[in-house]
Amino acid sequence: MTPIDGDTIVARATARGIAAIAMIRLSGPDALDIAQNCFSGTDLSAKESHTAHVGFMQSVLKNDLDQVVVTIFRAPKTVTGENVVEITCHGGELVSHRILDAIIQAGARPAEPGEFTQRAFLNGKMDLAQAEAVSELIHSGSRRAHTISLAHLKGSYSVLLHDLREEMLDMCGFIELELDFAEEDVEFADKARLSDLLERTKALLKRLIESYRYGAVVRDGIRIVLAGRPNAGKSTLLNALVGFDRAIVSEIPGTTRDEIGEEAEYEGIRLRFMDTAGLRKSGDEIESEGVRRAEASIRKADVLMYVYDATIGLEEEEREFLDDLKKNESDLHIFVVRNKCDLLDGETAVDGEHSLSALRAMNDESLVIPLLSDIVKSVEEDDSYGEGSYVVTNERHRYHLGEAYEAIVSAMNGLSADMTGEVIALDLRLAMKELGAITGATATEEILDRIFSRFCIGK
Ligand SMILES: Nc1nc2c(ncn2[C@@H]2O[C@H](COP(=O)(O)OP(=O)(O)OP(=O)(O)O)[C@@H](O)[C@H]2O)c(=O)[nH]1
Ligand SMILES: [Mg+2]
Repeated sequence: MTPIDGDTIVARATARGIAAIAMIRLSGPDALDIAQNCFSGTDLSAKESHTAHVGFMQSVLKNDLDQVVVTIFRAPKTVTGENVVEITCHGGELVSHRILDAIIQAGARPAEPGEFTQRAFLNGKMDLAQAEAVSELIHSGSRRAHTISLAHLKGSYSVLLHDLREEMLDMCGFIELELDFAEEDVEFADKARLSDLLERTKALLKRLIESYRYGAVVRDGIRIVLAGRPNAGKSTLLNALVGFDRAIVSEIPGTTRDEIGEEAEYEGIRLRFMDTAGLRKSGDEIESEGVRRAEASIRKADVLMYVYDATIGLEEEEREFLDDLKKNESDLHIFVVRNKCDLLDGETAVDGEHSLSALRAMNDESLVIPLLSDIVKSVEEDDSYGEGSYVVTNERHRYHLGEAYEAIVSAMNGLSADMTGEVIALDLRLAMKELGAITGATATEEILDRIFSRFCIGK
């Protein structure tokens, strides 16, 4: 594991740009001394941990730069486990830049991306899954993504994996102990107990792996493509769904050509709509390109909203198109929207389709709620992924869970084939290694560097 350099790092923790205040953070053994060198206020070395002090920050030439609040945190009870100093100055580019400069001249090194979090991890302040949750939390783009990353940050998922590893470790010790006594003809370790552990572990891993599908939806949102014949009302529906006039609507078929993306949030999930060119064969080169793009988008989508004009009906060719998609794109959820129902004589409905009027929905968003809630339900699949349950949102975690699952299955096969304890213990150790890679217990230096380098500077 990377040994902590003895150096002290510094970075601006707040975003660039004009704001009321900015915060610059130092971490490392010399954080207090370095801050003191640039600080004209009180003698920080005489002050207790977790105290704040007002004074002026100064350049190397002892010119005042800004009036600031310096908060000191002494190791080890700090966010990184090292001495930490937070300098809160006035916002704006220049002030924070010049203070940062002064601190660097006084001996601190500019932090690498994610280096504060990396130090917190190396000093045992959080495990790897929690460190990754910090990044997830910062980037969360919807209410549910926020809830889940917060749960990961609190560490419940880490505790779950940690407890599982501990139990497997116990079991390994037990089996391997039996191995040592093999010659003395001691019975093979409690088979029932081992079998129970393997069954439970397998079920848990399966559940976690399956949650990733939903996790990815929570993280990235649902990609919803609106497609259909020209003039079906796709752009009108898009505008109704996002609540403003995003796309141009006209009675001329072939209005939309370039794809138009817009986002909305429903029940805490990010919905990423894509309005497309109406599907038809066209002699117009630009329109044909639009149609080609629409078809490509459908293949990348989670959900297809296929819109048709109820006064015209769904044509045979369209039915075939949808049947083909159902056959070939098994992951795609298809919703057929029967639009312009306001033009029909009397309300009618068609089973398995959503009958509505996009035109009316422009002024009454409640009309699209049943459609939205069906879409969200279709990707959730399992309502049990509520608050407090474990949802895997990280691709790296999903990979290691998959490898651990394979190892457990192999151990189960070994057990039923009466393999020696040695062979089964090998599989168990492999599964443990994979689970450890998630929390960081067995992650290599290279992996750690790769993960932390994706963080932003100052985090
Ligand atoms: N009466 C009625 N008219 C609608 C409805 N939805 C759309 N329209 C009208 O139908 C016409 C076409 O609507 P658009 O939303 O531009 O259709 P589109 O599917 O995006 O068409 P293209 O971009 O050409 O593929 C416009 O004149 C809309 O006002 C509806 O629910 N009821
Ligand atoms: Mg359109």
